[in-house]
Amino acid sequence: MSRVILSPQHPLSAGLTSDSRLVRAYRGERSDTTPVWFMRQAGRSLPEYRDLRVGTRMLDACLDPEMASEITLQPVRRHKVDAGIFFSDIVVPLKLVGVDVEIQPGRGPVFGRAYADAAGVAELTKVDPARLDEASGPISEAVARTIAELNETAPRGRVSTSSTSSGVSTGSTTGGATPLIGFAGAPFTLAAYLAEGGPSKDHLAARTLMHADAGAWRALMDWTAELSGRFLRAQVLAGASAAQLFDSWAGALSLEDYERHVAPASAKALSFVHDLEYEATDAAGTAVTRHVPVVHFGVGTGELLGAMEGVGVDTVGVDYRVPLDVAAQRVGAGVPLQGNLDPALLAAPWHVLEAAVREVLRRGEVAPAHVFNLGHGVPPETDPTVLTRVVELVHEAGA
Ligand code: 1CP
Repeated sequence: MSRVILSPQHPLSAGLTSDSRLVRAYRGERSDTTPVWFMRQAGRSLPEYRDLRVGTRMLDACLDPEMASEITLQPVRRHKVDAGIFFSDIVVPLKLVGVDVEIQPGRGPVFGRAYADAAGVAELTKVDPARLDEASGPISEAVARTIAELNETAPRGRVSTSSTSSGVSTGSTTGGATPLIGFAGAPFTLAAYLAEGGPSKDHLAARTLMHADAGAWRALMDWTAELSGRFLRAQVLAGASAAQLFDSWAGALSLEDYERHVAPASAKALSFVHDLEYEATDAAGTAVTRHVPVVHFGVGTGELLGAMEGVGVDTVGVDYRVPLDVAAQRVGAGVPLQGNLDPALLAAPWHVLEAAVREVLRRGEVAPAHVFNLGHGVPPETDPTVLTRVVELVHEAGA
């Protein structure tokens, strides 16, 4: 595949985020301390989010660049996390190409119909996923607004590439700007919603279609892969410094089904960012070309961790069910890990939570680099001051 060099203004090319704690960890290097961010850090746990969202529907908020950007920045300002995660949803690209979908409060994405058979898939895939490129203006604008503010926090001048800074700052990088992570839903997780027409527990409709009609399944996966791939690419081109593919529901699959019916489509989605590169200088002062780091995460995917790494990613996100040192054996040596505090512990007494955070950090030491996160999203009831305290603890204890 031919390579595309990111523009000189991109935060990675400009040296603003390429040596941040997060981006360094995603390429397997440790910094002054362990970087930390939280899945679902933007959202209902924050009173400033709830205030802003009054009267605006979820997908309208995602497609309003000013609002999406503001919501993305809220947890970065409040918690001093090492990354922003773009405020959007895995169904936003579907909405942008005209699929009838809404997000119902307390429920999740609900579609006008289910796409569970060959006729449904044929109807859905009539839409050319390339249409997303013309429709993704609100996404690119929201990302651009977000990184404009994130870059403002960066000190002027060249960013140091040295690994140590004296002491542990509460700031989110060792001298640059806070990176923004772009994301997309993996083809299977999108298909799980599309086949069912909404949220489900076991994703039966998708699992049935995969075996009942292999041709329709492949068409559905090819289509969702291209749509998610283009969504990721738009975010990176607009300024995101890393990309995370959420295959939240892949844990419903056997390893064999995952490898045969799902992994090729996830690899295809990621091919839309694999060609994006930037030029940098390594610690020895040598000019190097680097790719945009990619993270892959799923829930209940303990059996699949090796295969998920095999899709072609830099870092594997681990849910709370598998300790990081065990996960390290499953993904193989040399792979950075992200995770994996059980979100339930955020509501436990501080001494219990503190011990659990330290245990996650300790187990994460076996990986070449570790990005602290939860094992799944922040529960909406979480006291946000607890999250801030966890960030402080990780920065202090992870040094
Ligand atoms: O009104 C609201 O506040 C709705 C709640 C909400 C939010 C805040 C939804 C509905 N989506 C989001 C934002 C969102 N979705 C983010 C943004 C930022 C952040 O992490 O801080 C991200 C990364 C997602 C991705 C997403 N959406 C995933 C993958 C991650 C995961 O949690 O596993 C999935 C599965 C969805 C679908 C979805 N959207 C919303 C809900 C409640 C759900 C899950 C529904 C279900 O259980 O099936």
